[in-house]
Amino acid sequence: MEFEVISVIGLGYIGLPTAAAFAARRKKVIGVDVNQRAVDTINRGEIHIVEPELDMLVHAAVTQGYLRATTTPEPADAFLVAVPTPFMDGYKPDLSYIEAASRAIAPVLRKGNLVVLESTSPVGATGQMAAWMAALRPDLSFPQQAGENSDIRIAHCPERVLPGHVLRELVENDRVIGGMTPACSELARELYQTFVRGECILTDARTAEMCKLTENSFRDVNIAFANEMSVICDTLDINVWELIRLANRHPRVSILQPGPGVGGHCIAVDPWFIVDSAPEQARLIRTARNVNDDKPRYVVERVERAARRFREPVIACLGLAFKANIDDLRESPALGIAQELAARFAGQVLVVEPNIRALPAVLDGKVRLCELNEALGAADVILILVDHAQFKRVDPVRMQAKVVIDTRGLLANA
Ligand code: SAJ
Repeated sequence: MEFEVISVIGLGYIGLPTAAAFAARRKKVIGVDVNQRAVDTINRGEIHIVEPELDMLVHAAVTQGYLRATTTPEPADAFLVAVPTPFMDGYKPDLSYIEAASRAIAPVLRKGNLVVLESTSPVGATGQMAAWMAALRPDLSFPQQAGENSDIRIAHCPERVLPGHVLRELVENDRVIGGMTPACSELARELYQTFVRGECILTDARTAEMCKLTENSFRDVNIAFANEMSVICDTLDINVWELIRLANRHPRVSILQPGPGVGGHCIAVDPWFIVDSAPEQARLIRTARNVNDDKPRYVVERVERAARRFREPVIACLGLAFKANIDDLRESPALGIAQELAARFAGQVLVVEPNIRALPAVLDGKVRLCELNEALGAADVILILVDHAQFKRVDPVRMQAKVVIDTRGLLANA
């Protein structure tokens, strides 16, 4: 089948780059988002998120007429759903955005359409999406009813791109494609091969759902191991960065890096979907989450202990983003730590974050956003929270007379 018109539902960190990638291959793309401001921004050829090179790609796609954004779905050959899947209280997955997207596209579905769920989802979500659409369109048949003869094809194809490298990884990464039937998988593979140069590997929808959750849980568990080692090493007065470097000389050992905690909207979320599906069995995965979630508290305590020797300590927090060289503060442990320190050391906390121009609301009026040089000069305690490139270039001599708490091993790994 020839896909001429592709609709992407949800124009965020995944949907917008994906829409732009299809448009770059001269496909007509209709982007749909509930956020009118995002839609207007995109239709002006601009972007509302930060991702290297995306602005140029979207600008070209819009001005050449391949990409258009709207708030209401229109008929298309294929629909890609890339909406958020956060969790609710008790770490229960919240599928309300998928449900809303399903209800929004159901009225415009036509026989022969393909619908792909890209959002990271708990096992069973793709089938649930199909059920929501089927309930609204009794005139069409879906894979759960008609198998290989269905009018509508449904698949799950989780995104796997790394923020900051999205455009390259979208094209180069292998894709796992899980259809509700083999024909659904085949059709989805055809769609992705429009721009994916990596391999497209076919499986069923439930395995594809679990695959994505497993990838991020693997990383979370391994980061938890590194974080636990760092706490143990503090107790035993061993340099954890040197230790990990040495251990990683073993040909079958590859320990990740400790940090102030795990942030972002994926790795700190997805493992909970596995825990929710199999609470009795997912013991290690749950513990890893707790270990990583506890790390910010541990960092704050270390700062408090270090600050005791000063009467009115000035504390400089280097970095607020959830990882290096991005501006994304969502679910950032650094942000949480800065907030906690601001509450405990009112008026004494400086923050350096080269990738933002204004403080987020939670810190506004509570800390001062300042230049790196000023903070290094004024601080008694320097707390390194993110290993941004700008921080790596600091001459270590400038920190010599200060108390430095380096949660990222910036100095030790220099
Ligand atoms: N972190 C550490 N130590 C490490 C590596 C990471 O503390 O050794 C921290 C980071 O500082 C950050 C958090 O973990 O706070 C997550 O960062 P990340 O770079 O590991 O991952 P994300 O959240 O930016 O993107 C992940 C990726 N998943 C994997 O690498 C398995 C990406 O490929 C996924 O597409 C993305 O989640 C997603 O959307 O699910």
